[in-house]
Amino acid sequence: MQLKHILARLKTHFGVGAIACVSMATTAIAQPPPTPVGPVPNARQIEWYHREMIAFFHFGMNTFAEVNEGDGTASPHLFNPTALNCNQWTSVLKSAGISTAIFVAKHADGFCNWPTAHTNYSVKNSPWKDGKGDVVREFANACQDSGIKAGIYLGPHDRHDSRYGTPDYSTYYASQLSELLRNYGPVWEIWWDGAGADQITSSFYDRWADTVRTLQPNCVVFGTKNSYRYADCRWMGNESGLSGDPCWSTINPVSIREEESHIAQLNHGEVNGTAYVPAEVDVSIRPSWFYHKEEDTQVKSVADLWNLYFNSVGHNSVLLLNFPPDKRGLISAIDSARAAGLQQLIKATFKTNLATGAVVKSLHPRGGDYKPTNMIDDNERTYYATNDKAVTDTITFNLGQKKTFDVLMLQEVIELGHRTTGWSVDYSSDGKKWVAIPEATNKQSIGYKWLVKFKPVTASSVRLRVDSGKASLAIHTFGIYKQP
Ligand code: OTN
Repeated sequence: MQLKHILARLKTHFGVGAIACVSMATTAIAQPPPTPVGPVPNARQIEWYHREMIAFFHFGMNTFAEVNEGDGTASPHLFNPTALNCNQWTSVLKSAGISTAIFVAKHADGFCNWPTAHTNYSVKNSPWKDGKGDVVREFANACQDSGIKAGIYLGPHDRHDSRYGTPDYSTYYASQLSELLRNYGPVWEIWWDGAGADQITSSFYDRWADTVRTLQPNCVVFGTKNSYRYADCRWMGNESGLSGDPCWSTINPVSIREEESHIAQLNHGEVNGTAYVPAEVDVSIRPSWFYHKEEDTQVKSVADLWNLYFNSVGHNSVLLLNFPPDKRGLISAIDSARAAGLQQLIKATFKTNLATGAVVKSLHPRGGDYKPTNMIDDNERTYYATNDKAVTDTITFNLGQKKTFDVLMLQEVIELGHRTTGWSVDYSSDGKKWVAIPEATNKQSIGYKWLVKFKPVTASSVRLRVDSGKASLAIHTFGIYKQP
């Protein structure tokens, strides 16, 4: 979704919409919008959700040392990509329909992919381009040229630098952060990996977050452990791509800080959590985060990626999918073909909402602009809402003819908070006898997007039953689709 549409939605939900309602007060149909309930997303989080998928690029000394967790002693002489081309990376993303990417500038081995002024352990002491190269620059330029938003992973953990964990390390890291945030254009997300970072205290992050907010106010923060206070998005609790069911965007901050004893909370969120910090699902297209030739036969298939998509984007989360460039500095043709295959499947499946044109009836309509048909109108700005007294509803879609479908999509109006807490979907061939879709029965969260796939069913009516909620419903989309 374009920024102008996001801003339009923000205005609709947070104020200018209300102004419009006031100006419509002379007409009988004017209704104020529902009041937000619980924690709600900030503007960065709303934009982040609409990106849906982000690419991760793990590349660096580990690629050449053929390890995943270098100990920080590998010689810079090893680093020498033969054909590095970040434009190839972004063209892979274009065919994969991915508009955002995060590059690992420094992993825990401490080797820096840019010629930082603050350590000698970097590309400037490698043979690549006679020490004149800068992978971060090439990544940032390629993103800018192709309209892709660029993010940076700057590993808090560092096995190379002897200052790690001391106040001097805080200064070292802050200096590197400043370099990256000042000199490479807009940085869309910063990734604070919690791996090995237990010695990084809250006071380190207070300082580093200040640097981020000062230099790149719109930068999304992936926060873990002691950076929990600054997290716009959270770790989802595993690296397998499986977000929980339910998966709430809300969570208690302590669950992020004390992650080891709160994996279930990270995975599912917490329905009454006091902070809005949705899950970002980091998973690699290969078994490892870094490229290893022997894993060429283990790249996830399109079917695997399709399942991942349903378990991440379809579980109210954002998918962060890792593509590790090889020793040439290129993404392998296998990975690229699989990612393009996923995009083709997404496009083909969601091209036509089979509920479009249905006659839609609900028990507790709010009236005014919040019509039941808004759920199937393909308009980013409209949604269905119930009256303020109704936290449950039954919404029936009469399809007019028999249709076969095997995918369901629901979307809430995230700007208004998590409202629905219990829902099911049934179908009927005569509008009288209803059959449950087991995969869509007794569900809890919706949020930005909830997807379910199931064995194809053929029906002339389908209905959404919301049987519990925190406040009046605000449903943006009800979609049914057929996989090709
Ligand atoms: O060994 N690990 O450090 C590890 C193994 C499997 C899954 C996760 C981790 S560390 C974990 O990584 C996350 C990102 O995938 C987050 O950064 C967490 O904060 C971190 O503890």
